Amino acid sequence: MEKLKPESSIVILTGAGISKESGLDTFRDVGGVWSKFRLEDVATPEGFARDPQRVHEFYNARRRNLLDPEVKPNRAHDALARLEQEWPGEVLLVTQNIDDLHERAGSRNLIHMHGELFKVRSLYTHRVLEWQEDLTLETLCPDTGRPGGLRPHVVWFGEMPLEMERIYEALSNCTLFMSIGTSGTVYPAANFVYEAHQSGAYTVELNLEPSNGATFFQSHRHGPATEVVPVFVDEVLARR
Ligand code: BJW
Repeated sequence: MEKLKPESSIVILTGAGISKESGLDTFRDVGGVWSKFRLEDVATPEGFARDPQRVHEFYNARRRNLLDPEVKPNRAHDALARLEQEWPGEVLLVTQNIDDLHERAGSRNLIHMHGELFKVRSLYTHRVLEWQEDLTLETLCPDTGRPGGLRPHVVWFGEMPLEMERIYEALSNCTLFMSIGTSGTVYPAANFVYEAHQSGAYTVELNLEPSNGATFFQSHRHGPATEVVPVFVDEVLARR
C-alpha cells in the first residue's frame, strides 16, 4: 500500500459474495445457485438452444427477486460508491454480478463484465434493451415484431465477457487491485489478480474465506463484505 498516492488508479473486482448480505444467492456456496440448477442447462448457449423456456424461467425468477423491495445495496456496496466519489484518482469497479446493487449504491464508473439482469438483447439485431418484465417464447422482439427473439443480456460459459479491452487497460495502469466476494473459479476474472500484480499493483482479497487464487494476493481480509469492505475503504481514503 506504500505506493498508493492520491493520484493512483484503483481497480475493484466484485462477485456474488458482495450481494449475499443483500439477500441474493452466491453460486458455489452451500445452498448456492449451482446447487439448485445445472449450469449447463441455464448458463450456456447450448442450454439456451436446447430449452430457451427453462433459461427464461431461471432469469425471470432472478429478475423478480431483484425487484423485491427487501433486496437493497448493503454497506459494502455503499463503501465502494464512497471510494469512487472521494478518491482523487480513477476508481474502476468491474463486477461479475448481473444485479444492479452497485448502481443503486451510487457507483458510476462500473463495468458489468457478465452482463445485466435488467437488460435483454435481440437475437436478430443484437440491440440491447432495458427490461424488467418476464421473458417468454411469445415475447415479441420490439425491433422485428417477431416472437422468441430476445435473450437475457448475460454472459454464459463459452461466451466472451464484456469490455475486456477496457478492463485489461485499467489493470495494466492500476496501483491497487481489490477482489471482493468472488471464489476466483471463473476465468478470465480469476486471472485479473495476475494481470494487476504483473503491472506492479498491490493486490488485496476481501472475502468470507480464502478464494481459489488466495495465495496470489499480497493481503487478505477475511470476513463478511459488510464488515471488511467499509474498514478497508476507510484505510484507503486515509491515504489521500
Ligand atoms: C462472501 C460472502 C459475504 C459469500 N461476504 N464474501 C478450463 C480452464 C480455465 C478456463 C476454462 C476452462 N473451461 C472453460 C473455461 C472458461 C470459462 C471458465 O472459467 N470456466 C471455469 C468454471 C473453469 N469461462 C468462460 O467461459 C467465460 N468466457 C471466456 O472465458 O471467454 C474466453 C475469454 C478468454 C480470455 C479472455 C477473454 C475471454 C465466461 C464466463 C461466464 C460466467 N457466467 C456466470 C453466469 C452468468 C451470469 C449470471 O447468471 O449471474 O457468471 S457463471 C457465475 O460465476 C456468474 C458469476 O459472475 C461467476 C463468478 O462467480 P462468483 O461471483 O465468484 O460467485 P461464487 O459463488 O463462485 O463465489 C462467491 C464467493 O463469495 C465465495 O468465495 C464466498 O466465500 C464469498 N462470500 N458470502 C464476502 N457475505
